[in-house]
Amino acid sequence: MTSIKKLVVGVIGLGLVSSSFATDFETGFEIMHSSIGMNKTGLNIAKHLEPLNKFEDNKGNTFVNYQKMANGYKVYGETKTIVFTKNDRFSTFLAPVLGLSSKEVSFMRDHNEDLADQKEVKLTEERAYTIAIRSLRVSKELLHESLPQHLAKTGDLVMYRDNSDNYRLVYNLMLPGIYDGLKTSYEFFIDANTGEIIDKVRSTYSVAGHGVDLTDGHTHDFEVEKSDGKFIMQDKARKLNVYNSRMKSFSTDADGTWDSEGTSRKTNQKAEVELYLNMARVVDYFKDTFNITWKNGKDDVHATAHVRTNYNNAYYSSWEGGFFFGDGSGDAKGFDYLTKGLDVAGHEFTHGIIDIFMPLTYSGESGALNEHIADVFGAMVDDKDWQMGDNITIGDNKALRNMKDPARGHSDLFFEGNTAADWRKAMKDNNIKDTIYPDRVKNKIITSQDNGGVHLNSGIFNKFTYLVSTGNEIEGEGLGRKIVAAIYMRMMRSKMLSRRASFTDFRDKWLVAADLELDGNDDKKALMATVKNAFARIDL
Ligand SMILES: [Ca+2]
Ligand SMILES: [Ca+2]
Ligand SMILES: [Zn+2]
Ligand SMILES: [Zn+2]
Repeated sequence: MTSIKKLVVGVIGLGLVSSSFATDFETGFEIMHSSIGMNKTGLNIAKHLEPLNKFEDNKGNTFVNYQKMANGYKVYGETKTIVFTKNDRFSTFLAPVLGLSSKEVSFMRDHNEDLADQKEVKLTEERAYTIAIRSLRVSKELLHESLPQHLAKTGDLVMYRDNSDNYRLVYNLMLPGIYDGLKTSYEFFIDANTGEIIDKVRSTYSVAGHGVDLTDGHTHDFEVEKSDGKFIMQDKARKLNVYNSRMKSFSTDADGTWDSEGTSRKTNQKAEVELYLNMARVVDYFKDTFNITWKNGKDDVHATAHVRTNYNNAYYSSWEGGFFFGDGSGDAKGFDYLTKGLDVAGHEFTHGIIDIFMPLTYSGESGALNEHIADVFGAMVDDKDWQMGDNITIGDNKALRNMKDPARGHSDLFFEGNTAADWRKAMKDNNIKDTIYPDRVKNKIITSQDNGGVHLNSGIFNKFTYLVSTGNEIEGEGLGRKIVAAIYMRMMRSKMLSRRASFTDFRDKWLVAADLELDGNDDKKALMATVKNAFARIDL
């Protein structure tokens, strides 16, 4: 093992890791080497994995994250987590992350020799920016404003996996833009040789819209502050601020009683009350359940009501650092005040949490997983049902999403290889007004819209969460909401999924997280069987 130690020292010598990291890293290396055997495969692992960070959970297990490398460049959004259990007890469920999966071995084998055709950089960074700006200008998405500090970055050269699973050397750029009238950021991946735009990812995280009247007409007591003779909606203990229409413009009242319905939806104070109450419930849930405070208390939670006019949506913007809620159109074509949905508030807040703990690129499979996890915690905070947006519906309209039955009895309309066009036609032909969603991988919808169907394919995993929590439909013992929520949080805290995680990555890592979470549980065997049955039900 002498040669391996030398390798390790070499990497540490570059100042990439702290000294406390060294032991774990070294252990990790030795385990990886013994698991695949350097001599057997002839692979140079140090060339492909660079240590990033480590995390210890509440059970004494250590997680080490590595960045995948190819041709000396970072592979965009692809990291690897290795788990060292407290007692060095490696259960079978840990196998996918402990050793290297066959996919990872082939990745290394394929990239052991440098990718000769991906070494040359013909394009300058400036030229790459010009290409990206032109693309936004053509589609009128360009915004004449600079990016906020936390999003601004220079164009990095990275290796990027394209849609055909080929790795290409690209410029990774971020530009400000406009989408649906709202500020957003666009991330570009531009081939460093040909200048081709391989991918353009829009980063607004929205709930697709929602809607009934302001809940129950109760009078609730809440904390407010007083400033310049006015009362303002600020809860200093929770670090929660509610704004009116525009972030930084506090919701205020002259006498401290927010009870006016105003002259329009936009001036109805009750929407602000609802938002204040719901965001407080969400903040309390994360604090009480996981001891998580928004940005470790370094920033307040900024929630804005009355965004735009009768807007049928809500969103989280990492750019603006806040949560935004529309008033809904109030008619059957749209939703009631979005602020009324506790699950909507939970969904949006979770997008923020995902962004902080375990960012998932908002397109394709990783985007659907991002949407799914936001729905999961929406249903953990609002734990009386398995529907999203059921408090903001108008009349007989169905809720936005149904985790118990994403396809709402219409699963016969989905088939393998469904495109968005097939799916829309099926909805139209059958006169279905509400959106229906796939509930298994075989029915995944293929589309270039909605960032690759992030709000559609999330249904597949919503079904999984429902099944694994309740167990009933698969005749297994359900894990219950609490354990399931803890498993998701365990995944996020230890960054088990990388930015561009796939559906199968999700399955592999969920099994690992469940195995760790259920450690010491008397029913572990039965519960793990439930997990596997639930995955089988969604074709994983
Ligand atoms: Ca008043
Ligand atoms: Ca709900
Ligand atoms: Zn969302
Ligand atoms: Zn009430």
